[in-house]
Amino acid sequence: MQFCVLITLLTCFAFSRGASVAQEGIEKQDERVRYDNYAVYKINYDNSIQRQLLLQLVKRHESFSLWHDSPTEIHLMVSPLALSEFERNLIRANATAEIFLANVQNLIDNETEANAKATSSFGWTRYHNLAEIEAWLDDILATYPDVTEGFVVGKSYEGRNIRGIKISYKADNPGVFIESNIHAREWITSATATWFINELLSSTDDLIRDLAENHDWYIVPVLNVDGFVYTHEKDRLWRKTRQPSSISSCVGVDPNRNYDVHWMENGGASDDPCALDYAGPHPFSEPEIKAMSEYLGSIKDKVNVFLAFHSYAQLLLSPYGHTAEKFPDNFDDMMKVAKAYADAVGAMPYGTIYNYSSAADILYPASGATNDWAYQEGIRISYTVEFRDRGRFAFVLPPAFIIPNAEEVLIGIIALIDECKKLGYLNLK
Ligand code: 0X9
Ligand code: ZN
Ligand code: ZN
Repeated sequence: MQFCVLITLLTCFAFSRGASVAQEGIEKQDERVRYDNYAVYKINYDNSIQRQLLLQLVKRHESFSLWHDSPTEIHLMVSPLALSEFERNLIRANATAEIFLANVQNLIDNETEANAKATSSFGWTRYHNLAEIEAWLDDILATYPDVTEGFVVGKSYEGRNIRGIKISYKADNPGVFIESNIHAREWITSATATWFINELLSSTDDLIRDLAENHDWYIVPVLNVDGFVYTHEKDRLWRKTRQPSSISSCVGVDPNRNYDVHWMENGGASDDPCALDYAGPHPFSEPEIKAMSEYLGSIKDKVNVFLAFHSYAQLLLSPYGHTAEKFPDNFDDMMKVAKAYADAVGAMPYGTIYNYSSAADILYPASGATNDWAYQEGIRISYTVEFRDRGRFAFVLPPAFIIPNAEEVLIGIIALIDECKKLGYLNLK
């Protein structure tokens, strides 16, 4: 490693000053994790033995990465060097695979190119980095000072502020809290959250005015700030936080397994620091998650509805994540509310289909998630919302889909809030 740095320095030195600037550019590019010829496969199976056989592969972190997991299919990213191993295991498991993405790096390159081409102004035709999102947030706060207020959830491991915006047009509104981009690579979530904020403040549509003015909104566009910066600068597919481990060279914790709610129960998270769903050494080990629990905890009496924005799969997931054996006492209501969202989205011309159930029921056991914690703290309507798509572009959803996705989410949330009101969940606590 040191040797490489030395070589680079010497090379830079040998060139003129002008050339060394270009050299730096190349060097930066080279430092990024690349996914040349990494492919993503969709694998269908019909029994748990097959599933177990295939999931064995995921323990080999360098070669395989689990992108999606459900009772009927898994999506697996496979390194080009592990292709024959993958094929052997497919045969052994008697399962079939369909290729979703032939070369993940191509998709990342297209996205990087689109981001570089764009103008300097903020918008939703490309993805923005954290500095751009924060500058935009400052603009918004300055443009709408009477109805907005910035807040800071706390500090990240690397010392960044985790920022949020409260939108309130009047006193005594029921509250809705939106957490977004807890998973670093799920860029569509912060793009959607910022579009949503903009709509609440600037739309003249009656339904949106009602949504904006008769509810208090607490929105955190990027919760996992360190991870998000890392996805922009080093590794587009990073998911976790950036706090090093004291027992492993693997960095980071799955922040959505780190809340103190049935933590590490029923195989709903991993104790392997190299795993994508590593729960951390103990609940709230991650400063971002501890801060979030304290912030949300301090206003929970004002919050009626909690939504965590994720991608991908097009799902609304209610508690619980740690067990499919038991359901919350108002599960039926939560399914009615989820149905309202899914029906509203399904009726749009895009025809996007959302499914819904409890997380453990429809997806897989996942313990220690934010929405389960929010529910445990008395926020009676609480979901994880998994946005587009279903694996075609997965985490690297092209920017052309930002606005369609965001429009769906807005229409969905209007219907969701309306149903909550009908069922009596928006009464002041
Ligand atoms: O695994 C997760 O954290 C979420 N899916 S994702 O692909 N975005 O990583 C699902 C979280 C499910 N929610 C609960 N367990 N309550
Ligand atoms: Zn428990
Ligand atoms: Zn996620």
